[in-house]
Amino acid sequence: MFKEYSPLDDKLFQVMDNNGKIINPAWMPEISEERLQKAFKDMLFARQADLMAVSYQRQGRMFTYPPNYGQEAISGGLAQVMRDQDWLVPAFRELGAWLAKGATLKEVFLYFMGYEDGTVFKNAKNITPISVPIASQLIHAAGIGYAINYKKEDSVVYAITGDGGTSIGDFHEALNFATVWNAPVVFIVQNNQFAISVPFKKQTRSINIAVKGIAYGMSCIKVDGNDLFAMTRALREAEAHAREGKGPVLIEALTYRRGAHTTSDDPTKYRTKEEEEQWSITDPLDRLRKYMVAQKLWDASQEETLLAEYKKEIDRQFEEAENYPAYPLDDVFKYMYADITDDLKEQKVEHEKFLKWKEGLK
Ligand SMILES: Cc1ncc(C[n+]2csc(CCOP(=O)(O)OP(=O)(O)O)c2C)c(N)n1
Ligand SMILES: [Mg+2]
Repeated sequence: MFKEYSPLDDKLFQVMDNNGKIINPAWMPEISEERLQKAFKDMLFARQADLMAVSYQRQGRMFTYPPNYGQEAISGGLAQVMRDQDWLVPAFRELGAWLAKGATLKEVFLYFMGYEDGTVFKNAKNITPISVPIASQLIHAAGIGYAINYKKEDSVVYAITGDGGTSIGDFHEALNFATVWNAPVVFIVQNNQFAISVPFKKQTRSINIAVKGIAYGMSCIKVDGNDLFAMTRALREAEAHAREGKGPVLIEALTYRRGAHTTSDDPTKYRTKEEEEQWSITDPLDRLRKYMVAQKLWDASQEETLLAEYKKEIDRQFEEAENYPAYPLDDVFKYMYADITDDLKEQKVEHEKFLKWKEGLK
């Protein structure tokens, strides 16, 4: 696969077109009907939770949130390959992947409400905390991969970063180290076309991101990240490659961040409606729905009832997070300096005011 779809030729690995038609049957992954229905439902749930997370934040009930809207097929593919013993090393825009690894929505909400507990992911095995310092987690992924070889374990590491992350030194160090040591790491770059307001064309002069792997001597491929089948197949091939001791793989997953960077960003300042509309035809859920309806695997009329159930469940988990015991405010301010600085003092006063206001809402 990695030879057939060489990033040097800027080839894009796709299985399904925008109308849900299989255009590359030779590479169609085997997924049982049941699993496919679950994958679709999980993607639907993640999208609904994502939309609601933005609205909770807008109501002042959560500090911030980085939307995943439009990127669901990447996590959807990961859900097909990740086993308990495999590692997930995420950045911060990974709702579907966190859930697939066993994290709860309540934990994710807690994290974005400012609780450290939210990133412990108690029931998820082999997952590292949410990583906001861009690309720093990739170094950890390379190290975990090294340790897997050293301990002769049967695990694979799935490490995620964004297109912006590829301009950071850590990305290159991690790729080089993992290749030199034959570490079983699958690096996934969610190329969602933006790093906050920086468009992809200003991120690199390389013809694509996948091609960067060639310099390190690793296998690499550019995949349609909005195509669940292409993502699943590419990840399976990458997993087999890594587990057979052939070294790490770099997957560039081409996608589009349909939402804002975070809830404190306004994308209308740096991109056009036309561009958004153009990408909307590649939407991962719409494409999968078209395929499934055509195959009689999905009855779209049942979706409304399902969404109503999901909304209830999401609200329930959000309310549980909201009722979590408050953390001591000093935990936020106390540990950086021996004597708290003036600007931190001001921030503390502001935060106390905010908490009072929030209390008043109840
Ligand atoms: C080391 C570091 N530098 C800068 C930032 C501020 N920052 C937060 S998100 C972001 C852009 C990340 O873009 P990308 O890697 O494409 O991921 P995306 O947000 O698109 O998922 C930046 C620069 C940071 N968090 N860490
Ligand atoms: Mg990006």
